[in-house]
Amino acid sequence: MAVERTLSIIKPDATRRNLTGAINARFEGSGLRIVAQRRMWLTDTQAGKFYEVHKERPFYKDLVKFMTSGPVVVQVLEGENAVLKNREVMGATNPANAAEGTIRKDFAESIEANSVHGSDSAENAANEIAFFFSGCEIVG
Ligand code: IDP
Ligand code: MG
Repeated sequence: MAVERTLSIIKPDATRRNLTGAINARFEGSGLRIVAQRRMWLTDTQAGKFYEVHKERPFYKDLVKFMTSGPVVVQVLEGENAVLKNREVMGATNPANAAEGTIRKDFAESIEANSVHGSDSAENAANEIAFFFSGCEIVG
């Protein structure tokens, strides 16, 4: 199996409820290593660009508003099959459909305020990591 990296974001609903440590414990408990991490408050431009792929979707404007409503924690997670592993640890987009024991099942407030973002492919992971981090900020 391949060691991969994936981009994770702890979303404003989770930072507001002081869940950064609890969520990071889920990542580390699953074998994912946090090799870069920064707390920041996204601008409209940054959030809009990050979610550009969804700009035709009806929820895009609300999503950008939500993602700029408070601080986020952007992170790079590293491990065996990190992209898929993180998606498993996160759970389904809609917490109503998320499996028991997943972050979204346990912490998400709604389909929008669902506590975490995770890249959905190795290709997107590379682009999303480069969006937030330079090479020397990632310490494996
Ligand atoms: P993902 O985060 O599980 O990959 P995506 O379909 O990529 O889900 O959607 C990106 C984000 O947009 C979701 O995490 C969620 O915050 C928001 N979102 C997705 N679908 C809906 C919806 O139907 N209503 C409101 N917000 C949504
Ligand atoms: Mg997605």
